[in-house]
Amino acid sequence: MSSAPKIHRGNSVPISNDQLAALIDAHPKPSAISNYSYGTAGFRYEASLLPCVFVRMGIFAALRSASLGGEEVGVMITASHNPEPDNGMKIADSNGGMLDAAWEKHAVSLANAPTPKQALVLIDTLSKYALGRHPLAQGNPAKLPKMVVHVGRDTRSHSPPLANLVIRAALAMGATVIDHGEVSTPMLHHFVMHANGHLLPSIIPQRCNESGYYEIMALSYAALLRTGKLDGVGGKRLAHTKELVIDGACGIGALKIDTFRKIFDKLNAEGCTYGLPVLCTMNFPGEGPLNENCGAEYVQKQQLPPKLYSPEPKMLGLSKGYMTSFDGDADRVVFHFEDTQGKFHLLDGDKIAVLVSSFIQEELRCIDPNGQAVKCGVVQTAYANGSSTLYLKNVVKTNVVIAKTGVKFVHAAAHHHFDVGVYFEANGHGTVLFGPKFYDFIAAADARLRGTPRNNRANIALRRLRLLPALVNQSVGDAMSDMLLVDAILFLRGWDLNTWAQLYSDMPTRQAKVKVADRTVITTNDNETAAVSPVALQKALQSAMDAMAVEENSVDGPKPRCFVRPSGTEDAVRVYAEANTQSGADSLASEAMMLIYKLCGGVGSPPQPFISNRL
Ligand code: G16
Repeated sequence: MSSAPKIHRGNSVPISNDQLAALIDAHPKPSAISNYSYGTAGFRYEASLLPCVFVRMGIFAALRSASLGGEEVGVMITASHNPEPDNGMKIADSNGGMLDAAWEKHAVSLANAPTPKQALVLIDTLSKYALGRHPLAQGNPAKLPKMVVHVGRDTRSHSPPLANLVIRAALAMGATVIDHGEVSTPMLHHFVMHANGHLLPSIIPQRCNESGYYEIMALSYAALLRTGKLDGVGGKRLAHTKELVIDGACGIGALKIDTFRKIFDKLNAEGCTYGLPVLCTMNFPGEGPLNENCGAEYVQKQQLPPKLYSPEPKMLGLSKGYMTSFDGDADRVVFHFEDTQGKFHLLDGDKIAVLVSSFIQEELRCIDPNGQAVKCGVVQTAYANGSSTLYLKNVVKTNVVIAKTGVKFVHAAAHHHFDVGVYFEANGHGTVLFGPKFYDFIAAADARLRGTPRNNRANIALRRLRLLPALVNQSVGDAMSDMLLVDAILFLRGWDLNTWAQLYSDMPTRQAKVKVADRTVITTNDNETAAVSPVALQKALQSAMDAMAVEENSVDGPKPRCFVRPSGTEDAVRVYAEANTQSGADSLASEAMMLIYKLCGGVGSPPQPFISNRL
């Protein structure tokens, strides 16, 4: 089902400075790059531009591990939702989350050091810092503390050679490298989080390898489904939710979710559980181009169903009533379905945030009716549909915080503000974080409810809540774990996607991209709802929004909204528009695109306006 990682032991004597300089020199900075930048989720460029960064980041990852006294860190080779020719890396810190913001700066300095000699100066500074933090190693200045780097890669054709560069460089530093081969991004983050067991809450069983990853998730999911037997409300799998069709974006997620399918088949055969859906995976690697006209990014941004590249027989007899799309490295998921009239409906990250946060709050209230013991909340970004934010505040009655785009920001905000922090970006990237107060609450409830009847509602809630920290991947968004969590909640509530979709209606939106010569000319405020420069841009956008509010007569209701921001993963400026009508959203987006083109150095021919109701 899963292969064991390869463990490589690094040089016991670190290589000399001359050898290190030669290794760096062998992979020079391409002339096409003036400065590498660390984007929304790490370095991301066309693959041929990356060897220089990958060698240096192999060294960097070893130093990061050393600076943490030998705690294990990770490097994932992937460009996630980007097209096949791109690649990149995401660096996992020892807690399994994204690289610490302060160290991002060191990574950028090392990636951009103009000569090997200057790179060596930075390496020396970081080594001294690591030694200074861990004085035990100071007796032998040539020897850094223990260093362990986990490496994983997606299915792109250039990922293996790029992974090898990271591995060679980390080994040269004397690090131990654990090479996991092809894995999803959240799996790599999971391995790192579980490898540093002392950072893991005791309620979560420590499982550092691939089979452990599947086991922990599959067993907690099945156990969560089993609680449906107890409360007499849910535990129903409606006809439409019996088969779950997964669009794997022609990437790693398709391969990995297929392992779950086999585990489910085995569980079903053993008769040890019930209610598991039949998983049907489509869009395997090689069946179509990665992320092209399929996958979460395409489905969510275009609001269109994915193209299914898998051979037709696989789809025969399957309904499109219950579908998900992953992205290229399986850290995002969105749900969608075709109704009986053949109309496409999208359930994005906002809908997931609503479903998950309302479920958790409901279960918590069964134990703590006043809802005082644990502070719950949701973190969204500017991309959150206005209707979802209103629903969360007014119906779910939860706290909402808006953070900057990127899992590193929303994750930090959830951690900072809440004891149970649900974060989901509209694009389907998200998870739930459980803080120490939540674990204390569970322990106290456990003691209080011991000996009470099993089917007492508070007891059922306790069982459910206790399973969640192991089912969700708390290191980062995880398409597989999020998919199982959503499925379990729908099952426990006896819902299908239509019931879930009808909780609220999304405001019509339109998203687009514009190419400019230098996207850094656009800067934004902290949560990216307004452009700070160029000044004329925000003024013009505001006038467009005001005019649309008058046109739609939305003075008292939800107001049209539009913002623009430079992408942190692609060479483009992103546009988001939301209004009370689709034509309003299309017209706002079209105007914003033209403003960017004119005021921010658009390249190529002027953007084409959206024609309303084209879908
Ligand atoms: C990455 C981040 C996401 C973020 C997205 C935005 O996604 O992990 O948290 O929402 O970038 O990208 P941009 O800055 O281009 O709008 P992924 O899935 O590509 O790693």
